[in-house]
Amino acid sequence: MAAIDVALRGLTDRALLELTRAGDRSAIEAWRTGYLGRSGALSLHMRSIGQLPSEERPAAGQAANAAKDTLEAAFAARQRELEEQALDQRLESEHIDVTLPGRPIHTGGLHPITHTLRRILEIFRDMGFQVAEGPEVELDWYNFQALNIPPEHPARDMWDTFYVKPPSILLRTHTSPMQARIMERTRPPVRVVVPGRCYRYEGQDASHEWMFYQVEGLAVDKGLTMADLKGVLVAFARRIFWPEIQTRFRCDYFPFVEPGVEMSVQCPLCRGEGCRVCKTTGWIELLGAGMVHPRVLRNVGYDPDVVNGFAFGMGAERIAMVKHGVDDIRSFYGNDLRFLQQFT
Ligand code: 2U9
Repeated sequence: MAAIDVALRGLTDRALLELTRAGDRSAIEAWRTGYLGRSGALSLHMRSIGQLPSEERPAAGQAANAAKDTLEAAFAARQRELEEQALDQRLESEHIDVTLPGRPIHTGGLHPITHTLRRILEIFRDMGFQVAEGPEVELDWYNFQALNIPPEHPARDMWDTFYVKPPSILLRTHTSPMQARIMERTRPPVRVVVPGRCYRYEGQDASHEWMFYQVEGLAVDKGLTMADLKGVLVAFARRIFWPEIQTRFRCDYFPFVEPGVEMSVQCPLCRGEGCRVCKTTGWIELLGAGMVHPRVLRNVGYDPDVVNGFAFGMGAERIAMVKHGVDDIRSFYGNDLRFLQQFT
């Protein structure tokens, strides 16, 4: 083998070895300049071919050109390899573990009772009832007397009362006083629901709170009957629970209606099978209702021989408890976020 070929072989082998060791962009760039640049080793080699005898120059030139092609191809391949390595490293360092649990974003939500009230009102609005609100500090007249509960009447024991200024100013014990306030200022027909806070001077336990929300309903027109009352309340139960829910009406006593009833529904938690919540009866008492007492109609200037009406009332907490299986009314107002956040 001629000396020039040996030199070219040595140069090529050295160059290829060094290229495998060049580990980043600046190293391979230095390599390129050192071998393929204008003053690089291969260029110097090519220039030295001019010194050879003329018959040896073509073969030496061809060999040098082939070596140049080899080195250029090796450079391009190494460059690609390093770019791929760099990309892999970047992807690895920027890797996002999508299996990590997300950080919770705490958003606000409606209180379960607000939610329940809105749903109740929506259902009655769809049936043509208007929504009215009234004062929480009320006169004894509207809270009791106009509703056929005179002073000293034993039925007053049904409502333990907070007095603001005894005996005439109190915290309303129900939103029923709005029955009288509305009828006084409205000519029949009346269809209205009244949501609002009510207060009772009584001890608290799993089913009693000193403050609760009641939705009172009142309809007054000519020729209303118990069938109208039942139709409205059954439609309500079917929408707030589910369409096939069973309902049951039984006699009850409220001084401002005659007759008075309570409506129970098939227990939504066990679907009537019997459970802890319905005390194995399969039924849950949901609300009170009845045909407006003629004396109440007379108290507000209506003629009970011409118009009559029905009224009903329900506690929003009770509806929410039955709907969500909450067994303690105090949970709603305990401000425990672990409880409240279940409803957002
Ligand atoms: C008619 C009109 C309205 C019956 C109602 C309550 C609410 C009631 C308590 C449950 C637990 C308060 O928080 S609590 O202690 N809620 O007693 N009673 S609505 O209202 C009527 C009934 C009949 C004609």
